[in-house]
Amino acid sequence: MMSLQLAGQRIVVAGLGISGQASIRFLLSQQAQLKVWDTRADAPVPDDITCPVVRGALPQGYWDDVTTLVVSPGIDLQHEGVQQAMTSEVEVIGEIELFARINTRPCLGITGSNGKTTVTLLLTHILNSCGIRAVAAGNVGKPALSTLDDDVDMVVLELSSFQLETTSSLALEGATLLNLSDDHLDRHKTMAAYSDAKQRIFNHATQALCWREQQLTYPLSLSVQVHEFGLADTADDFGFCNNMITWQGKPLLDISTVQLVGTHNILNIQAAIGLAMCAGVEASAAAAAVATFAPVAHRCVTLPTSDKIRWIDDSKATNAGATIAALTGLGAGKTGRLILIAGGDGKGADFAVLTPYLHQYVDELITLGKDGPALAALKSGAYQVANMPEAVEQARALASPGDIVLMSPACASLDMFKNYVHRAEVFAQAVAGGAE
Ligand code: UMA
Ligand code: ADP
Repeated sequence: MMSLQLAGQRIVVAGLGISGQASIRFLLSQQAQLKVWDTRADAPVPDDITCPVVRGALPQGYWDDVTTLVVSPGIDLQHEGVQQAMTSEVEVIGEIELFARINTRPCLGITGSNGKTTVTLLLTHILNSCGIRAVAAGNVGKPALSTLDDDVDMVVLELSSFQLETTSSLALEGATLLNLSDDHLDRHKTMAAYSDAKQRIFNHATQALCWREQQLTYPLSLSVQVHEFGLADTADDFGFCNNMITWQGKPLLDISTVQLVGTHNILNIQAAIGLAMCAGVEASAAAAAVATFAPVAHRCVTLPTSDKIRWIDDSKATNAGATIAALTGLGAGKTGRLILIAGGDGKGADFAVLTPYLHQYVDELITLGKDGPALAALKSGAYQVANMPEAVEQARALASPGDIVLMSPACASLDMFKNYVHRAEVFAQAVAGGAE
């Protein structure tokens, strides 16, 4: 661990969630002079957090003498209290930046609108299979600071735009911005601002993995060595030909041997192999490890049922880009009908991008949630329902053996559920015939 002069520093941690608690515990261990603030009046305070905690509105002069604010990713930087800190010349950073200033182990980083968790877990699996002890952290769930005591050779960081926004000195051996589509516009307001936040992943990266079909995934800085991935049949870097992922024109991996399905996962696999190569793994060894990676739950996973209808849980499709990937992957080869259940909180996105896919691949559309009506407006004859069990009932009434029922909401779940996992559980229970 690098030594940072934190003892006696006057620091505020904002947010008492997973990442805030990791920051608090770390800073207390470093004898920082800590205060904690959560904007929610009813936020629970864990017993071991003994420093002063303010919940709700801030008292006058709160930022006087404070040098640094460690703000949680769920708190909008436009929040009045955060803006007050900035005006008071308090340095505003996040938990990932704190980690970056302390950490001495090599790191790899993954961002993008979709595929982050899949690539993060696949890459971690590849590294561990190839003898590099690695841990996955960041947006995937384990705070980066919680890895400081882990006995590992590398840290694989999943990074959200909210985390990158407050990160400036993270050095990465390899970084990828997988893809960029409308998401989190309720916070970032414009695609340009969202893209700028994502670009920060390349600030101190040595090598980058970029998607040939989207210029926005390339680093603006010329000092980063670029490698490309994509579905083209090419001799440059990663390509795709005759069901094989290729590397520099040579066959590397037969995708019929892997458990991940869908075109988007070919890109995810290429990016993960490329990042493993940034860590020094041979391309062939990395490719060989992909076969033993099991798909991640709630991402286009078929539920076990006996009714000959293929019920698919894609609850993690929280933006239109993810739903388009699912529709393209499943729709192209379908033999029966495809019934889509979608809707929830669209986070300010424009759903019009879905229209051609709804027409090409979707036979019946069932919508629910806050932005259900906006989705229903895109396809005539759409069914609007009040909740997930009703959506499943409607789908059951419409489906015949051989059909697909895809729950891929294109929306966040928080208007109706605790989170996307809860949404998936309610879906699975309803499919199994259970009560909510
Ligand atoms: N809070 C406020 N004011 C607000 C919002 C939140 O005070 O306006 C407080 C809440 O009362 C709560 C705390 O902040 O006490 C929660 O903090 P948080 O929302 O930043 O969440 P954490 O529990 O710290 O989890 C965060 C990430 N959460 C978000 O980015 C919203 C987790 O990603 C991440 O796994 C974790 O750090 C560890 O790195 C979750 C996520 O939903 C999975 N990410 C988004 C996504 O994937 O789309 C970006
Ligand atoms: P993230 O962590 O970025 O949300 P996940 O791996 O959890 O990504 O996948 C989220 C959703 O996006 C799932 O519905 C999944 O099927 C879809 N998805 C995964 N990879 C891609 C990709 N490369 N392009 C588009 N959609 C993708």
